Amino acid sequence: MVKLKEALDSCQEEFFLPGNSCCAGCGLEIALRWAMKALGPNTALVTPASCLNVVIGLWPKTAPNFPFTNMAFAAGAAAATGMKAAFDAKAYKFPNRGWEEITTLVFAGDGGTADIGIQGLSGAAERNTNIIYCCYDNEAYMNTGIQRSSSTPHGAITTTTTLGKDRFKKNLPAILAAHEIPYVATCSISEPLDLYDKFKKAKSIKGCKYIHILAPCPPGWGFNSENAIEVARLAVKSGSWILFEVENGIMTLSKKSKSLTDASRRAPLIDYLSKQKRFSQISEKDLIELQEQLDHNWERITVELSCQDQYPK
Ligand SMILES: Cc1ncc(C[n+]2csc(CCOP(=O)(O)OP(=O)(O)O)c2C)c(N)n1
Ligand code: SF4
Ligand SMILES: [Mg+2]
Repeated sequence: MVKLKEALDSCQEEFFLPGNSCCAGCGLEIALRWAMKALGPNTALVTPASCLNVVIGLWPKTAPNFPFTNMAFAAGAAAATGMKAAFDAKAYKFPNRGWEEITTLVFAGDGGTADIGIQGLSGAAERNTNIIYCCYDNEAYMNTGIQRSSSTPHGAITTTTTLGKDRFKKNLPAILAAHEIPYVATCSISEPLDLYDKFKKAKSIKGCKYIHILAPCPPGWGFNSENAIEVARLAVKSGSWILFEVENGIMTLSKKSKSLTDASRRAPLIDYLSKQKRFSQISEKDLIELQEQLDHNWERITVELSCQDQYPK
């Protein structure tokens, strides 16, 4: 993994500028800053309707210091596909003028990815379109007032799940991995160097890349802004958020999740949940179900890893 000094030295410049209107402690802002440090300014970003559309501010005082396109809620992946095709056409007509070098990136919320945007994303993945699609997952529709999405976890209170969500979180990374694209990865804002490495790797791979980042939201989850990193770290430590990569079908656990196949090494789930008001009224039944789901996710991964060892590709 890249060292902190190396990462900072290689990209001192900030591409998502201060003075934006993100809430203090916003996970999305940290995710985008580090992603852009890895990708650099030769990146064209598409963002469907979300907090990110709003926090960039109004031109000419917008926060992104690189090409940024606001797009309709459902159309992140479709717009990026068209943009990439235009860059390819330019590169064909005007070779060696830099059109080949542009990275096309989608940065979308969980609603824009798991719900309304999934059709366009699935299409881009099936075509293996040469883009990076990143979902920053704050686990609800934050921009419009904390409504549940299919990525909201079981038991969490939102304004549309006032007794706690009855369904479980949709497993987007697994859905994308099932498209057999060359690269799928998960990240947490508590592990910026891991995030940096994964975006660097994604940039170097041709085809459709999918990166899913846990991006806690202080007002939406109900914690103080100074605790954003701690909450994200506890998500990883408790095994609730698993850091991994799937490269050409081969899964590897990332450093902070590697030892957690041993359940005894995981922090108690309640340590993570108790930091957030959205779980303040979670019932014993929901808590047990959430723990069972967590254990089940780990079992699935353990089986996947042992199958890979027994039947290498
Ligand atoms: C077709 C359509 N329906 C609804 C909206 C209203 N809308 C704008 S942003 C948003 C929620 C976005 O949620 P998510 O993708 O999770 O991003 P976040 O706000 O959490 O950053 C909604 C419902 C819209 N812009 N377009
Ligand atoms: S509501 Fe949440 S996701 Fe939106 S800007 Fe504030 S902290 Fe970030
Ligand atoms: Mg969201």
